[in-house]
Amino acid sequence: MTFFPEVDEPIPYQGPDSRDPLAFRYYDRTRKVAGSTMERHLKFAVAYWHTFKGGGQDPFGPDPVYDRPWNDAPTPMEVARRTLDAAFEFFTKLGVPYYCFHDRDIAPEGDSVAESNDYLDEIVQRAKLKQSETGVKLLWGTANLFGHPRYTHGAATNPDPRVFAHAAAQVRRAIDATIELGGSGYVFWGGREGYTSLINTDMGREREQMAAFLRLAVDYARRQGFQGKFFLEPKAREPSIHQYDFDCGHCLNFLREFDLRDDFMLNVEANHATLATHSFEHELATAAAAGMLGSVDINRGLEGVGWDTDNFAMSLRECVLALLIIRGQGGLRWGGLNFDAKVRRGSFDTVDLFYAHIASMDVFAKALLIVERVRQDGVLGLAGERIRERYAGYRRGLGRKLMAGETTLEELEDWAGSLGEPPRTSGRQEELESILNDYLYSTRIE
Ligand code: XLS
Ligand code: NI
Ligand code: NI
Repeated sequence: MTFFPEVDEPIPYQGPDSRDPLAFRYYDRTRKVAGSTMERHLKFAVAYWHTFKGGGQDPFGPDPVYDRPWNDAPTPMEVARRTLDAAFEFFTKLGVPYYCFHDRDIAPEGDSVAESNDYLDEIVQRAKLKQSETGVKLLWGTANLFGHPRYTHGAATNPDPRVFAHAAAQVRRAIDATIELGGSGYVFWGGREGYTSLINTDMGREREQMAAFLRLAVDYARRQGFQGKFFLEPKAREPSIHQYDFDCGHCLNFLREFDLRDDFMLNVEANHATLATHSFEHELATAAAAGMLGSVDINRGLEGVGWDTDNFAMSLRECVLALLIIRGQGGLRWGGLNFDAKVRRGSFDTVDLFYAHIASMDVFAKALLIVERVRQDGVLGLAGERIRERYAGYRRGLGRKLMAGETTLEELEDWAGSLGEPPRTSGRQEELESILNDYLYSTRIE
């Protein structure tokens, strides 16, 4: 049985002049860029939840509108089995190396903890078989600790420890599934780990509960031999009004405060940066500067909209700025680029899933080629000469001494006095914007 009859073979690479929406113009899986393949640089992962479980619902239209033939089955488990078949058909036809899931995306919740575990086990074994047949791998796994009504007041941060225990049960099995399927990461996105009002909330205690939860998960996973990384995924709001994982800065502080930095890195999502009124590159740079950029959710938000719209990334400029940072830190060893994006409500055909992923993969592939050119030319970006020159004073003389902690305020005062007023130097922002535009719009990339 085929779920995607509109695509009968893997999407081909046809080069920049192709106008076929079911072909790649830039993404050429095996093409070498700086000694590694495009596939290895970009490490694309399809998000199971949006792509196979999403129905296009919104608060004013709670019924699904997408045509998804794999949902036509008599029982929730039969739906799960068909969805898995559809998913692997999609992965292989699209030609992506990875996927990501929540426990409840791949298998339904049962009437008891034991039944839920049985459902998950069966689907994990099926997925394992499919992975070995196709070569598609799990990038990271996670548990859905926000959808079920019991999590209304939070999972780990719930005032009731019985809910904490249910969340722990889920995480245990989701970690097992991740290990069984060879994932190199495990994500915590705290959808309901936050609060609505301080009138009924002990914020200090809730943060400690969350730290205790993460510590338990790490201890369990390491006892099972998990050697991957945990990722905290910051998000400012939605569904909680105030989320404890507001942005990268908050998360880094949390990990430091509770001594979790050795086991965790961050999973930075473009749309979540927007919700924190940051730019995507700001969040990436914050994580990277701390050596904590582990994985990326590459969707796109809309400025001025207060919720996650999870559009597919289509902006070349955003992708170039993102990849400059990712390439600058030598890539994503533990993570990859997970779409975490959904087609619009009006794009309800199954073929729209191909159009969306292909277009987004192509813009990242083109961005990768541009970034390679930029890096070779050595002008822009952190490793570029313009930024290097700007801070050159800190690599010699008193500048170097002060960074090494070998000076005092008194010595610096003497220095300032003897130097007189330093000459002002333009930041040349507009000139650099223009250079960036040349790379984006004028440089021929093939
Ligand atoms: C929701 C989050 C979610 C995480 C995984 O906004 O982005 O999809 O990536 O739980
Ligand atoms: Ni996400
Ligand atoms: Ni999101």
